[in-house]
Amino acid sequence: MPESVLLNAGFFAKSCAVLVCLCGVHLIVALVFYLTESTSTKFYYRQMPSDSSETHRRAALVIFDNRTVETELNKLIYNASVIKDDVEEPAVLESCPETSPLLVGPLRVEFSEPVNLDMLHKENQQLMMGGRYKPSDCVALQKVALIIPFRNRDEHLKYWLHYLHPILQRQQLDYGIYVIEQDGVDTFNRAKLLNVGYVEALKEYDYDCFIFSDVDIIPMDDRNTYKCSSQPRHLSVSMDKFGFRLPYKQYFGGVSAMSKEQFQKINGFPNNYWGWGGEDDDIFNRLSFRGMKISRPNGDIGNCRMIRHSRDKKNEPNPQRFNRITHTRQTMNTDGINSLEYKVINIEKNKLYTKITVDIGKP
Ligand code: UDH
Ligand code: NGS
Repeated sequence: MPESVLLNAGFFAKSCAVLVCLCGVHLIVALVFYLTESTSTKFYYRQMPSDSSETHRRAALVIFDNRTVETELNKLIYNASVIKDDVEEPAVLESCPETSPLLVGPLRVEFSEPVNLDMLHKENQQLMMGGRYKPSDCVALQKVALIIPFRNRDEHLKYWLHYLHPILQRQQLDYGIYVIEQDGVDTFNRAKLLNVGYVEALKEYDYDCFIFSDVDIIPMDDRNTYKCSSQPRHLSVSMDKFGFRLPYKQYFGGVSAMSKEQFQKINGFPNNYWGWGGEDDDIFNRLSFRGMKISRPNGDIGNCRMIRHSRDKKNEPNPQRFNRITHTRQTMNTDGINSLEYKVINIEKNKLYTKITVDIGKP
């Protein structure tokens, strides 16, 4: 065989060997790269919070593009710790304490200067839409819906919001304000509006406590907590207009608190007290017929002021009220939340409150 042919064969064999080696190296590189990328992707997914967006996932993949495997392997180990440190673990909040450390005690409450609406909005920028709030540094002990029966009392509502928002926040409550406005000009019905407030508030959030408050009553001490207890609670116990005393032992008007369970036990409030008076006595009867006792704050803590006003039109004393309160035991099973009928006319949400305008019919 000629020498040149032999030389060519040797060269060819060497070239083949080199080629095979190169293929092997290429294969190994490809394999390592593949393994590296899939591990890193999986790892990153595990580290991402559950609500990570697609953008975040793509960003995670892009990190490993166009780099040598060796460098990437080193970086993978480094990045793993960086990613881990970067991911914000959701802070686990503790429950708020039974007694809020933010309370200040007795408050100065007066109604000489009208409340400026712009100021009111500026003071309350921390609120969520619809007059909702929850503490940022602890989990509130109760989710409280405040229900206000309402018609034509805008000036009173401004005072109420001005005083109550800061108090409720110092009390560390997770709360929402619901102003339930009676539509039209027919006779007012406080208790039916309160029933509507209960139903509508529950459609929005899983409230466990309901405060039913007249728009014109302001507590004079923030230790009078707007919260529910094991028994229905009466909060407006010593009003200025009654000489800071309870007018009578069974009095349950003004401001009261009931848990969802307590409210359901009495089938809510009566729907057929049109005009002023008696509905609060009916509610008291319902509670006592279901074996509940009223709890009240002690001493000066229960002091509150009422904004003086004249009698509203279409809220004259109801002549049927005395007769009605003698029949609570019979009527409470069929007249209440189980027979409530109304039509929502409008829902207005602003920073300070949710106002629900309703048609509740007429007597
Ligand atoms: N309410 C309205 N608009 C009305 C009637 C009542 O918003 O037209 C609401 C409001 O939240 C009020 C609550 O229902 O705080 C209770 O009604 P009320 O204020 O009429 O009851 P109150 O016992 O007054 O406070 C009765 C009339 C007092 C007349 C005193 C005259 N000196
Ligand atoms: C009672 C009324 C209640 C009322 C309370 C206080 O007489 O509805 O006075 O009224 N009961 C009846 O009329 C049967 S107040 O002085 O706040 O206007 O809440």
